[in-house]
Amino acid sequence: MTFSTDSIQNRFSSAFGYQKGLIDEVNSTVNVFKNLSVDDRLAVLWFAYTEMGRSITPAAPGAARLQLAEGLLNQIKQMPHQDQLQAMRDLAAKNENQISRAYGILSANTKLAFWYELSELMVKGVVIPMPFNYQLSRDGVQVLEAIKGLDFGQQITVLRKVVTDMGVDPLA
Ligand code: 45D
Repeated sequence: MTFSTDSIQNRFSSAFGYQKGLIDEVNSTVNVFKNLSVDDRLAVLWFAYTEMGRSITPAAPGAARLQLAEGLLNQIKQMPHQDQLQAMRDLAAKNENQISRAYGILSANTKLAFWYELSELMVKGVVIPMPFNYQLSRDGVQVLEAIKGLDFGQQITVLRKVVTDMGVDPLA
């Protein structure tokens, strides 16, 4: 058997090409997400949750992690449904208010755990539910399909990027 530097190089570069393809896929998905309307961003998160729900649960947003977001979650739980919706829209739109600032200091994983908990609260009827007839835009459908096509690790990377870009960092 002969090994030429050529074939080794090829193997390296195609492995690299594969890796690079995945990174491109993650970044372009995140970019399309950021250009969605505020409502579509919330809707895509919701549909991602309903698609991923079963795979997220075992990796489960630890109770410990949620303690850091507990004050925020309690505050939202006590609001009327329309105010809950406004609070989530403000987070997605990065509007400045007390809730977005409190959110802004959470770590990336705690932000994920926070959204996960909100979706669980939506299922329980504590937080305003998705309208059953919500029409996602074409870009929204595209982002959702792209997320579905990623493996779990990449899905989490996309979601982390998306939720860290919400709220307001009070120290920035
Ligand atoms: O009326 O800690 C609209 C791991 C229209 C492990 C609406 C992890 C108008 C470490 C705006 C649509 C990394 C695995 C209404 C954690 C209208 C760790 C409402 C990962 C009512 C945490 C829309 C965790 C609404 C992961 C209210 C992967 C939409 C967590 C709300 C993933 C949508 C969490 C919400 C996900 C979506 C949460 C709340 C995907 C939440 C999604």
